[in-house]
Amino acid sequence: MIEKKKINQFEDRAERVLLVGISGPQINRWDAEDHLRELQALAETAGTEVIETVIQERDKPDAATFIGKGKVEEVRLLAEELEIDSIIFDDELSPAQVRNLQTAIDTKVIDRSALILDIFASHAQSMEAKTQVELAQLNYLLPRLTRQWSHLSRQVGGVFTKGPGETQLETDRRLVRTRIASLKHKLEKIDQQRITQRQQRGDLFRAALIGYTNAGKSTLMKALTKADVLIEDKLFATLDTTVRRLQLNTEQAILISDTVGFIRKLPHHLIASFRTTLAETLEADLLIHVVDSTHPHLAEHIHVVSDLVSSLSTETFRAMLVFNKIDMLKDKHTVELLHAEYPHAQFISAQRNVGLAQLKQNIIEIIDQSYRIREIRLKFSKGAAEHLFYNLGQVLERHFDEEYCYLKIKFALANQAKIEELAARYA
Ligand SMILES: Nc1nc2c(ncn2[C@@H]2O[C@H](COP(=O)(O)OP(=O)(O)OP(=O)(O)O)[C@@H](O)[C@H]2O)c(=O)[nH]1
Ligand SMILES: [Mg+2]
Repeated sequence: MIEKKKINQFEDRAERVLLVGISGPQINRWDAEDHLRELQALAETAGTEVIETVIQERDKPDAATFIGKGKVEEVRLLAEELEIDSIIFDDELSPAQVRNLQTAIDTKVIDRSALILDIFASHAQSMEAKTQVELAQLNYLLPRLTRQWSHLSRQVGGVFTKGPGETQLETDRRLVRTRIASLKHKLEKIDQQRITQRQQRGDLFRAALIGYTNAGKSTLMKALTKADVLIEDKLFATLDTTVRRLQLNTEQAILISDTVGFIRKLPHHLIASFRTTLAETLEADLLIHVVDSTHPHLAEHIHVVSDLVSSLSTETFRAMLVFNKIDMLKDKHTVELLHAEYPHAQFISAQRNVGLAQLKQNIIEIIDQSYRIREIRLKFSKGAAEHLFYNLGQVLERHFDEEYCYLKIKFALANQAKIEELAARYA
């Protein structure tokens, strides 16, 4: 086994992997196959070569080995025959499951979470993304450090198994915990800087592009704002948030952001690390949910994104559903079907610049619906109330006479009730 690995390191070839998933009462065969296709895209994004895929029908995963005993043996033989370097499972495995499988199959076993973490680690560019990813990786690693220990103890030999191994494990754990604390501290500082940056951005209307990974968010960002963002037919090309100004017409400009995409079973450690970034994205006035209209499982993609959005924030959102890549839809019937199912959705091709003028027009309409402009008259004798309005909207004009202060204020609809109440009290 060790020999085989050494040879592979010297051979300049991609890591050969085998993918494993299960289907059963929860996931039918068709869905399970699609999930493995997605896992294949993830594995290829990580630079590996997918040699074979295996699906087992099961009612529920095996507690010890995830797949059944017989299947473990089948996978072992297959791995040997096909010279597989790693086996990737489509679900998150417990540390014990990984250990048991590795022992039984004698080949490196990784799970979906580890694979996604690996992709994030290699795509992270900014200091912030790097910190977020490392934090998630270490949190994932911490309960799995025992694995290293069992390896170590096996090498040391049966006699002193606990002695040196355990000490090393404790040291490793302490190191990891210290590093986690320092990364958290670093992220808090970065968050602080971002709050300052956001305050400097003023109060333009903010829209955020969100969606499943590879839906075309960055392509749309580039088409709308000419921003030089990375566009790739890979999963998780974007990890850092980019914010640009978008001039909708001669009068109106907004800020639009492009950010990390979502995926089914996104490791919870990653969600935790990216929580602040994502929460900030979701504070936008409008969410533009970009969907790959050519994907056979687009309905599931829409659900995954909506579920993640509602798990990250309790606010109710104003969202626009945008079906992208319609240039690839050969059959006109598909657009009609989608239209019938999602009557409020818009259809675009970010790449071919189709439907973007209409998209901008629809954003303008939403802005017009979300803000009100109103003139207010405040009587001086009723007390100094002017400052109360500054927190509730943008004061566009202001003048006085002996008795009154006059404000022209633009405010979000959400603040209307408060504004009316104050205006009545100080009129
Ligand atoms: N045919 C076609 N391809 C598109 C369109 N929009 C995007 N793509 C392609 O889809 C792939 C993914 O595009 P990106 O813009 O990187 O997608 P993303 O949503 O930003 O993806 P991540 O950042 O990885 O989550 C690229 O290969 C794009 O060229 C479109 O309108 N038509
Ligand atoms: Mg992107």
